[in-house]
Amino acid sequence: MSLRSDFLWGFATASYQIEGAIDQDGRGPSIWDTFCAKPGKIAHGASGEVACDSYNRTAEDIALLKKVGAQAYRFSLSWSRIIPLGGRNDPVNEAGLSHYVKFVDDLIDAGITPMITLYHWDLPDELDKRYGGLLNREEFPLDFENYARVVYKAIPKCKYWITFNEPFCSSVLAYSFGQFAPGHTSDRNVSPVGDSSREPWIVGHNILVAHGRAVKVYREEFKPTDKGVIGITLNGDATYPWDPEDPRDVEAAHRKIEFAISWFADPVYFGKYPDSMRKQLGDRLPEFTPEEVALIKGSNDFYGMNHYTADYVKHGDGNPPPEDYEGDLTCSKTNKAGESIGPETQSFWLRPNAQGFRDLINWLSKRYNYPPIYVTENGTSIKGENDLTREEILEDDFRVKYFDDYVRALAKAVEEDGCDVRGYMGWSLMDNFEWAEGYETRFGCTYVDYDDNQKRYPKKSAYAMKPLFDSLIKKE
Ligand code: GBH
Repeated sequence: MSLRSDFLWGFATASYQIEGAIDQDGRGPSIWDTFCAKPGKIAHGASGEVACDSYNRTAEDIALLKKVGAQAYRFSLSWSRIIPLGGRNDPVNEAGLSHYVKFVDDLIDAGITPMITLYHWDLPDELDKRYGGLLNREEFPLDFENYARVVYKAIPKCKYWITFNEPFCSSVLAYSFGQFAPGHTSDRNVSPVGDSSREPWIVGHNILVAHGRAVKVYREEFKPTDKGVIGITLNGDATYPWDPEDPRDVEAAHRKIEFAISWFADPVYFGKYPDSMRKQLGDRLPEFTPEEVALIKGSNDFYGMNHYTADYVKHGDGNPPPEDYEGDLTCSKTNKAGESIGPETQSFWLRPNAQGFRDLINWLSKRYNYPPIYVTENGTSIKGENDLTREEILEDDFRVKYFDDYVRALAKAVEEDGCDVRGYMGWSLMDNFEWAEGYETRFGCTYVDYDDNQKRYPKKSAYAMKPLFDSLIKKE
């Protein structure tokens, strides 16, 4: 028994990935609706139009959580259901807001602790059209602050708040690779939109400011009475040098984490960007004003950690092109000795390596002075799953082993290394819309039959989580 008696475990999802019901109850379009409608962006032309239809199946989803014994549920809100046009002078849609108020009431009645993400990538489309969305340093943080206030006020029962999910993805995947909405990229092969040599860092900066504003509002206006905690969720892989004998690879492995995680975590904990980023990016990386530093420094009550995999990292030649987002390095899944970092999955970027989880929890804890950590996502896809029958998919021993290995690695980081991990949300409660990959890749602990009325079938892994945590969490 190594985890605190109040350790919180459960499953995670995100609004656009599960809700469907895109035109219901006055919801406005988000940038993902618009992006999915563009030809060639999403595998098989899929979209979140129906997804798991969770907007209409809240009771079913809560019953599912209960059935598998989850203590907590992390989900995100669709901003454009609550404020369809998104802005601070635009009307609030009471139907959309009360849907979430009721959902939280129902979760709590079922004994499940809600954890709300305010922003998991589905920006109201109008804000992108009106002023360039996340690129706008003046407007975007103010509109986000307003949205956050509307939500805090309506949902005082929620005690766990996450401002942004994975700002790295909203910056790099959306403004450099063009893989995510709104699809900016300087890549000549896909007809360039925007300037990828600058936009990812502008977007990252604006998200940090918006996060800071939303935290300030929570702490000043709501936290004294509601007593919740708030933080930002960051993604990042564990890294190891491609050639451990080469100090340049050792340095690059460290720098890769700085470009993924410290880009956001250093401002939140130290009030500045990492030196490695300033050195490479120069004035392409925005400067914080003193007011912005005051907002952002110290703005995490906890560190939200999304984690899936590990990489080997090899240094480059020292001349990264201007749109290079992570410094001058390359990542691979095998090292110089030809060893693989882990078994293949359905996702090219994901290979399980549980030691990496423990090592990265330690890396974060040392650098940021042992903050409370909530693991807000962790999970895996499975190679070749789409060739299997439903009955075969339900026997997801690969995922059961993944969770077992990763959760035990987490427990070691707590018990043996002294890290302060307080929660764990498996990704995902159910199969869902996997962004650019559409419905091809399944991350769920529950199978969703998209051909038969989105019927849910819990997989073996959904049932494996409770006994695992029961064996690790101290009894009161
Ligand atoms: C999470 O991100 C998301 O929060 C969640 O919505 C999603 O469903 C889940 O992952 C599963 O994918 O193009 O080489 O840079 C996970 C972190 C970071 C993984 C970016 C994919 C892209 C690989 N993601 N990464 S690459």
